[in-house]
Amino acid sequence: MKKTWWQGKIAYQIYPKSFLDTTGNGIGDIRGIISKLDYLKKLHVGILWLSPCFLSPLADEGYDIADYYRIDPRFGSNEDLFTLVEEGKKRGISVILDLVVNHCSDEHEWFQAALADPEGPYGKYFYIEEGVDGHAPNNWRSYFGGSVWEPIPGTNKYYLHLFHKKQPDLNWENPRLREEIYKMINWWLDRGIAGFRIDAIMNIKKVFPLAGHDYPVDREDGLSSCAQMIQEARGIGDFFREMRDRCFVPHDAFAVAEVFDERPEQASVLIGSEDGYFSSMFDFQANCVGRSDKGWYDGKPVGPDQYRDACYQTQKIIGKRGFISTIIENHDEPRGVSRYIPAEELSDRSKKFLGTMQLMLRGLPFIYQGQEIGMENTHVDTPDQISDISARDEYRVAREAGLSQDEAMAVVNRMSRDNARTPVQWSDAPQAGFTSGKPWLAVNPNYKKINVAAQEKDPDSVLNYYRRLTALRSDPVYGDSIVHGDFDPFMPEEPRFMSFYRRGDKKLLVLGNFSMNEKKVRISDQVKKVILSNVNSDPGQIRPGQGGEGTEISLAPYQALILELA
Ligand code: TEU
Repeated sequence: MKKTWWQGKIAYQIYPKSFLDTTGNGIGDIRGIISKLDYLKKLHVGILWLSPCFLSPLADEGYDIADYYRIDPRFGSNEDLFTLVEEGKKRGISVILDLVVNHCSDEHEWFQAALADPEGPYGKYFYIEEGVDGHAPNNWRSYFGGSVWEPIPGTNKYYLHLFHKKQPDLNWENPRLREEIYKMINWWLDRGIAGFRIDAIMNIKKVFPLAGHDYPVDREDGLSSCAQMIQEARGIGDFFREMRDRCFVPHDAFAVAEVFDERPEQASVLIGSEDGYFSSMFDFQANCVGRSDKGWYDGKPVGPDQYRDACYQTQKIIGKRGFISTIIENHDEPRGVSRYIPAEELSDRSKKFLGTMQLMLRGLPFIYQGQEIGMENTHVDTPDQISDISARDEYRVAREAGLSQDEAMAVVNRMSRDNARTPVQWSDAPQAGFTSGKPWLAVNPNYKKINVAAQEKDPDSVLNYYRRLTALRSDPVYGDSIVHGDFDPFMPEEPRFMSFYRRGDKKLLVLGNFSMNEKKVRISDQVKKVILSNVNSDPGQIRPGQGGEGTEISLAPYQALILELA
């Protein structure tokens, strides 16, 4: 496939609200990000994605945008952002923003104008429908619970919101709306932004007519998941193509899509190597394992083998037809180490193991803030301590399904979006060095043990291991094979074992013992070089010349090795 400027990079996601606060208001800011650019450079970051920091009432933490052209003063100013872009450039770091265009905030001037005159031009920027017999136009449930329809006071009309009621959906069928969006995208790209992460994008195409378009009721609330619309809708590619050709192609921008619920045949079209609509999309295969339509409470935990199988499945679907973006976590998901590694097996070594697996897969790795120091899920005791709107709704759903408060809280603690949103743990100073004030979300109490400052000093820390790992993608000898090489599983059926070849100019084997027991494996090729291992001491020392002719290699618990084979 065609080589691009972004394929060999390490990407890093920042959730600005929780990154670093320089003003003492308890909310992270862009100045904080600027002050950590050298830290990111040391992690070999080449692409920085900022979750939204535009003007917003923060009903959904910024995914409800009231002005697409302005940074929210709580995060800083447009000037700060341009400084970040400039300072990033000096360090080889490109900044990408979050493109939230399925919906805007109800406080956006477009929506205010639509409410004032639903029949006027701005009414057509949204989906506004008459009620049917005094009821909402259809029976869809929003992603955050309750109907997707909100009545407009003083009328028989309703507006559509697939997410929160403060996030009215934008009407992509309206060419004027699309023009506004493209103008905005190009405005940022013209100012040095290198691209976008595109939010909830599969939702922009609806099914028509909306009114009366019911799906079979699937929960006690008498509603039905709106996500079914994604399976049914046709023609979304026309919007994607137009956006790509009008905005991304002319700027050679990087566009990574947040895609959920696509039909299997869509994946390689979305990111096809020559004419895909996007540069890349996230691999959510592992995040979706064990999901239930009934809600989080009915979901099943993901084990090591399921994690591995999910990764392999994606690699098989995408192959070399496109370039997937890999994650173990993000701002919507629990921490990867808390999710894919059984709690009693969690250690620095197993955290390094998981990082090795993610970073050695074919694709563009996104590291989520704090992942590089092994940040873990947090814990809250009572429902009033839940901040995330989604977790609050899931708590209610779990209670309505008959779970006790303790049981429902266990569900929340396992899945809540707050898990990954706690402030970054910079040091063991008060509030983990995140703020001099009161953090908007409580710091994870384990910050005394897990923090950047302590790990800086320890050559064997998770952080310093990640630095060695991230260096490999730009390594003059091995980088090209890691970025572009073929992916082939090795012993894919072996339980609690995750190993694969990466073959380019060099023949690499990533060996991983995903268990607490020692594991012996036979490899038919001789080891030419041990490129990286997360175990430094004997046993677990694999040496060049081992392997071949049926000899055995012994892997220590949770050992991960990157080998060059002869
Ligand atoms: O998330 C979208 C969304 O991810 C999920 O709700 C998804 O549609 C669902 O799980 C499919 O099964 C993005 C952002 O990442 C999130 O933080 C926002 O809350 C949301 O969009 C709304 O903007």
